[in-house]
Amino acid sequence: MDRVGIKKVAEHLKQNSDAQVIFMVGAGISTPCGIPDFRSPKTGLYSNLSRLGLPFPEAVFDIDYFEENPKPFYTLARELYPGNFKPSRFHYLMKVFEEKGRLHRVYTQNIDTLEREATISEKYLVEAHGSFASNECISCSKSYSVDRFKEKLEPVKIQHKKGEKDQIEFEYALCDKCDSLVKPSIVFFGESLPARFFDTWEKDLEWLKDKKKKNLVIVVGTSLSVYPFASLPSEVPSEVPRVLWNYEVVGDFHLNPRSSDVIFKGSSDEAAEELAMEMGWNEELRKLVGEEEPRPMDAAEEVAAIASELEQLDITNDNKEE
Ligand code: CNA
Repeated sequence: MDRVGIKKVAEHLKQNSDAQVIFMVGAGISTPCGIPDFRSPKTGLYSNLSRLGLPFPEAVFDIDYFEENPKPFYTLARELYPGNFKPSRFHYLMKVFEEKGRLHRVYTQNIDTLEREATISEKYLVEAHGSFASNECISCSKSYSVDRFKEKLEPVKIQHKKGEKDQIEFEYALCDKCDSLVKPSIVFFGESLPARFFDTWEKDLEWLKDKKKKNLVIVVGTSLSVYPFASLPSEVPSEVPRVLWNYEVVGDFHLNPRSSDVIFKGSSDEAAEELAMEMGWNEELRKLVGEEEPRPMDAAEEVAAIASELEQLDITNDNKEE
C-alpha cells in the first residue's frame, strides 16, 4: 500500500494544530459495512438491480417511476434500512475527528444514516441526498417515524388454498390520512437537494477561505458523478489542499488536478486505520469500533514472535558469511 497520501495528511494535521477538516463522502465508505455502492462493477447496486425488473437502473430512485411503480424502491428500502448495518472504521474515524476538535463538517451523499449511527453530531452533518431518518407522504406531507414506516413495509403472508404454497407479499407503505405513498426523505432524481446543503456550503466556502488555519478537504469513497455534490471539490479555494482517498482517481482530481492534491488509491478503512496510527488516535478509534484492546503477549508468545521475525529476516546458518 502506498501510504504517502495518508502520511502527508497526518503531517499536515500535526504541524497545524488548529487545522480542521471537511469530509465529502459517498457510497464507498459504506461498502465495508456490506452495503453495495452504485457503480463498482459486478458488486454495485446498478449491476444488481436487474432482478427488480427496472426499465433502467436509475429508475429505482426516479420520482416519476416511483409514483408509477413503488415496489422496486420499497424492496431496496427494506434491504438498506437503518438498523441493518453497522458503521465502518472510516465512519468512526470521522467521529474521532469530532472528539479531537478537528472536524468542521461531513458532507455525505449516503442515505444509510451510518454517520448518525457512528454518533457524529447533527450540527456537523450535511446529508446532501437526505436519509432514511425521516419519512413523509408524497401528497399530504404527513410525517412518519422510522419505526412506523418500517412497520408499514412489513411483509404479509398470503395464505392460499390447500395444496398451494403460501406467498410472502409486501404491502406498499400507504399514508393513513390520504392513502398516497409514504417515502423516506431521500432525494430522488428529479427532486431538489435540501436547503441545508446549499446554505451550509455557502458558509463553509467562506470558512475555507481563511488562509491562517490551513484547513483540509478530504474526499472519500465517491465516483463524483452525481451533481451538484460532484462539483464541490472543484469549488474548493486553490489555497486549500484537497485529499482523495478512493479506489480510483475521480472527478475534478482526474479532470483538473492541482499540484497540491494529495491522493491515496485504496480502501477507506485502510486509510482510517493508517491515519489513526499516524496521529496516535488508535485507542480512541478501537474503542468506538468496539474492538477489545490487544491482550499483552505472555512469555511463550513473545519467544514465538521473535523466532518468527528472525525467520523472516532469514538469519540462518546457510546465509552466514564464512
Ligand atoms: P458510486 O458512484 O457507487 O461510487 C463509489 C466510489 O467509491 C467508486 O469510485 C468506488 O471505486 C469507490 N469505492 C467503493 N468502495 C470503496 C472503499 N471501501 N474505499 C475506497 N473507495 C471505494 O457512489 P457515489 O456515492 O459517488 O454516488 C452517489 C450516489 C450513491 C448517491 O446519490 C447515494 O445516495 C447513492 N448510494 C448510497 C448508498 C449508501 O447510502 N450507502 C449506497 C449506494 C448508493
